[in-house]
Amino acid sequence: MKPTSKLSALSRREFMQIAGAGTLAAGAGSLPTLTGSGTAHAASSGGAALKGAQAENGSLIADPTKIPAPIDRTEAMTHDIELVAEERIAEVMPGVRHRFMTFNGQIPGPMIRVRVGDTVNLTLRNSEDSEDSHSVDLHAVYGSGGGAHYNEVAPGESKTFTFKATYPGGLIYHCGVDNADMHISRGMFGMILVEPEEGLPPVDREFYLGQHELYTDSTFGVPGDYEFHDRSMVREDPTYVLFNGAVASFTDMALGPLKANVGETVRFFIVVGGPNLTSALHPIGNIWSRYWPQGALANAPLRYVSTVPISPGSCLVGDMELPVPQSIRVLDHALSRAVHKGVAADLVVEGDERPDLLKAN
Ligand SMILES: [Cu+2]
Repeated sequence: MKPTSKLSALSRREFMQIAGAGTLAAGAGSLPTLTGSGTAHAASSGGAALKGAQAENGSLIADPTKIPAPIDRTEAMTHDIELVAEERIAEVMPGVRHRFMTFNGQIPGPMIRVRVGDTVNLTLRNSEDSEDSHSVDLHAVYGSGGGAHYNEVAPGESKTFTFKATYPGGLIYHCGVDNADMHISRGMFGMILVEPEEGLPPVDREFYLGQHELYTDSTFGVPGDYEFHDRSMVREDPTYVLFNGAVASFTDMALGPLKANVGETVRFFIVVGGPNLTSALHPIGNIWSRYWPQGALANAPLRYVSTVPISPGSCLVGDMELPVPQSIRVLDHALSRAVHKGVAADLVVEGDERPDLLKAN
């Protein structure tokens, strides 16, 4: 199929053709090609399209490759970081709109990357046109509310607080107001990576994703503008389960797949905002060759684990080796969430075949 450069470029009819599911609009359809399709993806320009997606179409889908570089310094430093609470209307899938809540107009919020011993001056500013107050609770902070008690801001307000990162980890940050479950569902979460003093083992590429579930007053795929639905949230019965705020966000149905090459090792930073569902994260056709449960980087990683739990409010730091060309679909192996509710991302690995490892007979 023709590569698609941005989510909003797809008309609903085109989406339906790609999905091959005429019943999708009735909420009874499903997302196709659970295992992905290497040949179909091979010509996609998704990687390039991702870079300009936010600026071009106002999408909230964070670019998984737009993250701070690994830290190679040996001295502590001070960071001045600003997060801006922005409430914005965007598409969950073509024709389906919702008023999301974000940090910096993206889902997940920007990845913050510091080192043990660093000091962070964090400013939270709430946009003038926000309807709600917001705050930020960082699991990297010792103190009341993970900092949220120091930074709750009404629309138009701004507050700064300072904390020192004293322990390593891939850790969530999220809005910490009283109804934070609703704010997180609508997009207010991200990851702070506190690297250990010695750093992390080097890899060839890094990707950053955020899983969350969205509760609306409609059923999957029905076009329209939808309000948040508290009762569905309390029942833990989401309409959508998403990477980065959109259905099938990094597949040919939306922004196209992520890219890597045979022989590389790639690292995924995946934050699960939830607010309620524990992800069973699996890369189809590959394995987490090295991963740190709960993003707990002070501990030795586990090796060769296929499906890993990521509780809401926690993160995965996991590496994959890429010995063969393939299309890897990264998804929640609670499969109905992927097949019927939208959580899917593809990683296309290009390079020479390895018949010593895999061949058709
Ligand atoms: Cu909030």
